[in-house]
Amino acid sequence: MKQQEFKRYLVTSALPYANGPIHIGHLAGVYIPADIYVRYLRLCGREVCFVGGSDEHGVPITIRARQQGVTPQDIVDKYHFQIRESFSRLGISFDVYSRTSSKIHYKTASDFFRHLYDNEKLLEKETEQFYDPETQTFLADRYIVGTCPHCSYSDAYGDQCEKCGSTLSPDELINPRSSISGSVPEKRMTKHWYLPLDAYEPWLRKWILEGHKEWKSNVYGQCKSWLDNGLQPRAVSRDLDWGVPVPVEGAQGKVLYVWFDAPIGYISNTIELFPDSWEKWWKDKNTKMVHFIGKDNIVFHCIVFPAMLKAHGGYILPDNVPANEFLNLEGDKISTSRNWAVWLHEYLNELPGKEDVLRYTLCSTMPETKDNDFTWKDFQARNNNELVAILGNFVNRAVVLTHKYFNGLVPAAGIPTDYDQEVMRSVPGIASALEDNLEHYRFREALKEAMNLARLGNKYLADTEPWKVAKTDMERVATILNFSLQLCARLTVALDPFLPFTTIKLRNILNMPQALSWQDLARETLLPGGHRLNEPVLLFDKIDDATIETQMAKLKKTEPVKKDVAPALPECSFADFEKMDIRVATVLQSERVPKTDKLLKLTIDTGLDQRVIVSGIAQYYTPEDMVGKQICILANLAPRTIRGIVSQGMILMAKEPGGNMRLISPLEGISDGAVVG
Ligand code: B3M
Ligand code: ZN
Repeated sequence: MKQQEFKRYLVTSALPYANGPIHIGHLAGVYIPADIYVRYLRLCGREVCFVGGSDEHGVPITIRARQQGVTPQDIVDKYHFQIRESFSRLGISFDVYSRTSSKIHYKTASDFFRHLYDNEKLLEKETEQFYDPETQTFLADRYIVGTCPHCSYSDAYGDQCEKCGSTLSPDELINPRSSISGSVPEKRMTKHWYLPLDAYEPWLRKWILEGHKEWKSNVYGQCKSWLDNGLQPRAVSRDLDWGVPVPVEGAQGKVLYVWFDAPIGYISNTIELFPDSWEKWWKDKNTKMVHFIGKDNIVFHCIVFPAMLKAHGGYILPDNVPANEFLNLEGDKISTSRNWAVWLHEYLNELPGKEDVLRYTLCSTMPETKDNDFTWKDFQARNNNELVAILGNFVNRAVVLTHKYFNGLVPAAGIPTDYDQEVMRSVPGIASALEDNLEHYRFREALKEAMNLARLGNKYLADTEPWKVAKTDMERVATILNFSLQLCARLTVALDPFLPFTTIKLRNILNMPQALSWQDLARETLLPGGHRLNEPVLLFDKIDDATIETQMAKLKKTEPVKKDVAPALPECSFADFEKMDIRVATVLQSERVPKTDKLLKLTIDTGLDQRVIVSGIAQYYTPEDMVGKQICILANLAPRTIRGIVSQGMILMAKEPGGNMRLISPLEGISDGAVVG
């Protein structure tokens, strides 16, 4: 279908996990292109709904909560609002930004599952899955880690290897271990529901491989390789206590898989925005749906979600999924755990007023066809050499000269010269290239074309030199400035999708309270003779070396945290620490607790008393290793009965990355009962 034939546009952008702030990689990959696209559509006067929101389920959230010693709800509350605010400060113009913990979403996702279940579109299977006996949990997705069978990376997740990007299933991992306790998992039976993707394979092949040859080659290629490898049924539920409960009897402790509920979040958020008219957005063939995502989400948006929608019936499918590759930072992969990133909320605070500079740089370096690199030097150069030297300079000269020679009134144009006509003739070509690129999701090229209008104007002024001509021929100066100002007015349209803050500034300078529409780009005269301009202000300032050095130094300071080291805990007070009675003690006797592999029963002298402590260290120390050793204990821990033995206190151990436990023992003999602190 040609774009004109669609009545409305439903544009979605990946719902970021609310487990950390947004960085430039997210922006360049998803939110900047999506925002440019919707701003363009709105300027064209088309009906648009731009859906965003937080993805608040899944193991990434529960892991982050566990690391920080808070609840998953604490995590999503903190980041949902932080993310929403920073998007809005950057001008990402969502029509709705909600969250998958909303009531509407629970109902929508639950009903969707139930519909599939009732119509026998799901398989119910009992299978063996990894289980951590220590924490008594099934190990879904990222709770299981191990060595990647493709690239030998030792910390690959049960669902994906972050090193080589391959999608994995837990059974493929070599030497799997629990990421919660580090222990070796066992297998236990558990029941889950599966979407039989294999049944949709012929249909998907036809729909994508034959019907959507126009999709970007990175997207089409990934789909083809998935389809050529053969699709398998995919579990759509998990044994977890965080998520949308599986709405089926006998499914206690089971929730919908995050990748099942999250894309339904696009539907829920549309319902939240348009409770009465949401269906026309999702069920009318005249709606064009476009998903903006990063490359790691391709399979879910091109294969799994469409299969879900097809299985359900009644829904439209995406018309396009213009996924981007990844953005690197200063030559290195962006990494949240190593803190190698430029965080949006920090940028907005540290470089206020430079929202459009970031938008401009990220659009210019957008990883549209391959991974690309963001560097602070390039950021500075784009600001100083392009935004300041070309766009800012052109607008400023045109407006300042109009004030100087014509009291700020747009002069009427005289007869154009051949050169004027030649320059004017190139405008429609630039405008249509700009439009064609935007329609086809080529945003870098589109921005180049928009800037070509400014470049054209800048060169026109340099070539015609009105400041010299003013000594002899004011009529000629009037023509030059009139034409230059018409170009400035065109820029308020052409640049609007990319640089919305600058466009508002520019409209103020040109005294254009009403925004123009995209169609106005084709008009020759946008500002009538005699129209009064406002005083000029600079659109952009130069960025000096010191600013750039500060940002680079900040990156260096965030030295990569050593791999696998447990993250820092929240601050505690001295009073908290003082409550702990930590002492030196000596082990008098040591024996295995019968019928366990892990436990030793130790009788110790604490200086205060002799007591028994049961400790899970038999994997690391034999009973003989322990006798006579001095150790440190937490003496005032409430007693616990373990295997029928009352354990009075805890032995302090150091847990190495990888999970190995080592004793903490004084370097020299110390009296038993000595207080540690
Ligand atoms: N939260 C994954 C991600 O942030 C996921 C996207 C969901 S889109 C429905 O990469
Ligand atoms: Zn790998």
